Amino acid sequence: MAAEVENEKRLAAEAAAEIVQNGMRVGLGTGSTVAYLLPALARRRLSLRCVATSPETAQVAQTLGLTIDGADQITPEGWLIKGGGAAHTREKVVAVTATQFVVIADSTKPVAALRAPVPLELLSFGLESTLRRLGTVSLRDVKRSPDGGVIADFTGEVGDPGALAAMLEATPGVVDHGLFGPELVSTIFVGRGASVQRIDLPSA
Ligand code: A5P
Repeated sequence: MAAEVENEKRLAAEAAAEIVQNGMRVGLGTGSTVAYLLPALARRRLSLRCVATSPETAQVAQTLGLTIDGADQITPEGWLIKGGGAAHTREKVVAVTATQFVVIADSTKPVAALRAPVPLELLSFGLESTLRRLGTVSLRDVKRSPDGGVIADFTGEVGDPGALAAMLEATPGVVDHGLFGPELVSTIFVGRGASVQRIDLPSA
């Protein structure tokens, strides 16, 4: 099972590497699926400018042709939960900077509906008050984000992801959250056994 999931991650990453074109500025996300992208891109011997969401990267290019990243959950409508690795705030900045945002995933990631936990990044200033207002939140036992934010998870009902995203965005002290709307996503590659399912969203 674990070997099959790893193979699906690799196949999805290789499919995404095929749509990268010479000379592109490419945003690279984080995670175990994106790890398969780098060798796949290297094999193509393209000339690329890459920007990563890793803590070491302070600079995001003004424009990116394409960003490729993993996801923790993916709905049929193209809603995502990201941030299992706590990098969701920077990942969203890199995703919106790109003309095309491509998601790569194994077959354990598609879900009928999103469910908690929804990763959060919170300001440390006023943290107690923010936690009280959010209600159902647990602090994650990880180090702060590279931007000093406290990493937590919303653990309540997700329900309508658009409504939850709006509520989180309207809550002072929330830096960002791991809900990514379908309008951000162009294409999703899901490894399924020995093949790859490609889903093109209307924003593609
Ligand atoms: C990192 O913060 C996340 O958003 C990852 O992109 C997401 O957790 C997917 O990671 P895997 O590819 O390791 O499952």
